[in-house]
Amino acid sequence: MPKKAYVRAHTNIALIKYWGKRDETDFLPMNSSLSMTLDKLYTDTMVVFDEALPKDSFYLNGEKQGEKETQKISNFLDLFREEKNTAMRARVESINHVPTAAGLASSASAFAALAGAANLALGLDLDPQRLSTFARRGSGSATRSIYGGFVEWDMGTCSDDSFAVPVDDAGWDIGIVIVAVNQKAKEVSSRIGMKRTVETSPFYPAWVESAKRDILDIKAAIAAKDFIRLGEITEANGMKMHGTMLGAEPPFSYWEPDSIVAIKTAQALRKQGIACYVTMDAGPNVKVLCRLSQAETIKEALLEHFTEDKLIITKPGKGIRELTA
Ligand code: 2P0
Repeated sequence: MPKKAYVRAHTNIALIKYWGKRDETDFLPMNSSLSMTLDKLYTDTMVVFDEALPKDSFYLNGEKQGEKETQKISNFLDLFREEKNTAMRARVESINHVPTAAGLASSASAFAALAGAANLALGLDLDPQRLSTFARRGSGSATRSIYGGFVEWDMGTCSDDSFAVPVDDAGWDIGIVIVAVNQKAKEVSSRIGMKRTVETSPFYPAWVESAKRDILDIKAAIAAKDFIRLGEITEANGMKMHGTMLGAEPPFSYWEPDSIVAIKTAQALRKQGIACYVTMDAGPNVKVLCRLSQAETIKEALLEHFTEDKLIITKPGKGIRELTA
């Protein structure tokens, strides 16, 4: 009998960034990170394990993927096959729900959805915490996408205790305006970029020290529902991460001229009394953390520089869940 499951996982934006691995095989991070799961951006994944299948296959947005992409999925599914002690191959079908033209497809939602679907299909019954350790080995940021709201990925001491912990459901007045700056292929992947930074940037040890402080401070701000403090810590932490890259050899940066335009727009809004704070990941897109009730005002200001299709407002999202096919 084929074993099938269908699961949705949302992507997440790190407010305290994961940047650097201490173990590249097990995806163990150098520092703990903290994110907000996003409602608007998610991946739906169907997995069917079947004795009759000769090999794994992977379809993304309806298109059969090539050997390299399929191999990544196979390696990830091996973790679940090992746990279940089965050799059954699988057919994986994923749809990325990302607003068109945004170029925001994410390995976080992809591996969290696949982890959730493989767990259910094989009847492994992994609890969310343990499941997050499996998701982690697909992509670090996927660790956090198991849960909704604000989520901490505790760096842990080993593979078994480097997992995600829900911090708060973010059910307050919080949103993000995503400024999708461009969709060009990255010159430096996040995986290569973080490795180069760890190995060569003299700023890196300072980043690790400072991230330790930031995670404590942001959790205190969340507990106090102090939006301003949350935003200040988020913006500063993201800037520090990008600073480490300028110190790498050879140096690199994900920023584009339009990234600066978005940042300056947010800073100008702040001068007018609208609390909003920026963060950026391994790409030129800018995410503006704001009060959801002020997101439309912020979008209006950004519309002076960006077209409507490049601006996405989202509220906090939920954790992974099963879908009915
Ligand atoms: C994050 N990023 O915390 C950080 C901030 C980018 C900047 O996680 O190598 O795709 O698969 O573990 O998770 C992007 O890196 O890297 C990332 P791998 P991942 O969201």
